Amino acid sequence: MSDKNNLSAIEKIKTASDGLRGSIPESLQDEITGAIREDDTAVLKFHGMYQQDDRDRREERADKKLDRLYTFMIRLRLPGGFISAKKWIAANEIAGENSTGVIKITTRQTLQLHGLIKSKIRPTIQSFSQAGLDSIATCGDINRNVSCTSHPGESAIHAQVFDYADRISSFLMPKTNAYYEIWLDEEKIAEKSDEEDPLYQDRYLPRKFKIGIAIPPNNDVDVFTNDLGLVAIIENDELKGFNIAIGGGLSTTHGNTSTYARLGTTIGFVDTEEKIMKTIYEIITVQRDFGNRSDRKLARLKYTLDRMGVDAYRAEVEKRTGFKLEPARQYEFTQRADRYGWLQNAQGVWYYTLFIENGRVLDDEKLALKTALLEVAKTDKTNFLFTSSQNMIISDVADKDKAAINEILERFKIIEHTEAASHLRKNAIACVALPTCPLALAEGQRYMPSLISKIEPLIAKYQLQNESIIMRMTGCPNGCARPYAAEIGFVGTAAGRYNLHVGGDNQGERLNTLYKESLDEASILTELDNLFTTFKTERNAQESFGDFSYRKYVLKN
Ligand code: SRM
Ligand code: SF4
Repeated sequence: MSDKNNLSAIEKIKTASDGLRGSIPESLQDEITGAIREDDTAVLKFHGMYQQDDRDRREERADKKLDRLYTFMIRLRLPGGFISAKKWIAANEIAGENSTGVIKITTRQTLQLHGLIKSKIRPTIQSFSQAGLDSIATCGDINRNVSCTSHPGESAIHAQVFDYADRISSFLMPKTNAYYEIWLDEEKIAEKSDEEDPLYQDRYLPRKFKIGIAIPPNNDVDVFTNDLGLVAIIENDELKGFNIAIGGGLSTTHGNTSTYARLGTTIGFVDTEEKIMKTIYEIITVQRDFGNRSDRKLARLKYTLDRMGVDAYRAEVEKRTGFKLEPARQYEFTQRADRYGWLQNAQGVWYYTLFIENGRVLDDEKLALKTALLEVAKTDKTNFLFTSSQNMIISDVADKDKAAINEILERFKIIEHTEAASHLRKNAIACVALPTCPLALAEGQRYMPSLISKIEPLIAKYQLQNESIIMRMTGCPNGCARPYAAEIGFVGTAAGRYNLHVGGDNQGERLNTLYKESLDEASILTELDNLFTTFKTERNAQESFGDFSYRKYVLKN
């Protein structure tokens, strides 16, 4: 627990925020600046928004003695990545009217819009609300968007597991009415006690909190990278309950050796819904009460867990729930990649998974993706699901409607685009990074596609095209594209330079290890050429690239 006299600045802002209101209304009215007051930037996150500025234009504006070009990014709450066709049409329209127009699918199965100017925030939220969408608690020190294995074909009871993502998300929402008052003009409720929040109280959590649900054999959500991971235990097509893993989290800080990436530790199994919800709740209250509130770098549950010890954390949770966790049950993960193309689920319903490079939905000279998806949505014969690898599933297509949807996908060359992309490209993810992310040290999604084009010839040279290598890039060590859980991870250190990590496994059950530091592009390509040569000549039968590099370079040291 933290020393009360040594609370971080954000702790004080949260406590003084009057239920996450801060002075946001005043900040919004201030026409002198495109920014909001500094303290409000922290409060605004709990409403699902970040203040940003165009980093490409910082220098030019500074030279002209102009303020930074402030804009806002908004992130929606879409548990399990589900969005109906009607809501997609609304999001498409709102993106065009109020943001850059690009819809960004994130690594946690939701969407972001960038480039909103201050005066557009309220109209944007109001339009989202009219469409039945909100951005509550998608950022900030609170439970975030709950992710869930996306492919409905994965299990006959996908819907039942998926429903948990929705219920957990609602169960862990903050009780404050601030969002409705500030953005949707609802009356301020007279009695403050009406919004008392026994879970979050007035300080919320020490840090962000993430929950992911995986349905074996697919670990597409990277379940062990979450603060709290639930692994569905399914026997004879029946959901028996969930194994519970805690303490996942990826962020590190260059040069700060007390920070580290960590995969979750499984602490047991729970069966009934009541027990599942109670366990989740108390795992969070232990983190709330014991997490570090002085040093935000060490505030995630993973650090609380390692400080307390796994047995002590579990014992504290069991004390609070009043029951013991059962021993974890058996399951197996065999894949993590999205399953592209048409697939049918147990009920005969069709799903098409399409490749969206780095989750960026837009029309460009090569592909009219945004228009195509709008046309698909307008048929009103589908829904959409986002995947944790920033792709999309056109879902819930009845057998009789499949031909019509397929025709649109063919006409707009979506099928051709998905089928033509290499395995390497389709498995790759990169974070947003520049120009909007204030924390980026290097490029992410703007650079990864061209780097892949230079790596693909190496893959071809060693005939590795059919390998399902998972490669990820981030512009800084925060790990938004989960690079430490990849077989090949690039982590930005400075403009044009990346740490190269290898040795993670293909299913997301082992982190990778730093292999070479701060490489430029030429060195990245040389290193990969060398790695692929040895992989080709020295690998064991069926050995994945991640397992090979772990055996060869990590275990050896
Ligand atoms: Fe992230 C901060 C983008 C998934 C770890 N992340 C940010 C911010 C908001 C920068 C900031 O704080 O101002 C980035 C906004 C960039 C932009 O312009 O849009 C950002 N993170 C993203 C997204 C959009 C990346 C993407 O390209 O898809 C992902 C949004 C997910 C969502 O829908 O909620 C995203 N971020 C992740 C993940 C991956 C995951 O959760 O599966 C991680 C690593 C896992 C973890 O949390 O440990 C991640 N983001 C961070 C961190 C480090 C947190 C920490 O423990 O220290 C930060 C920085 C922070 O919180 O201080 C961060
Ligand atoms: Fe920004 Fe770093 Fe996250 Fe990339 S990994 S989006 S650069 S915070």
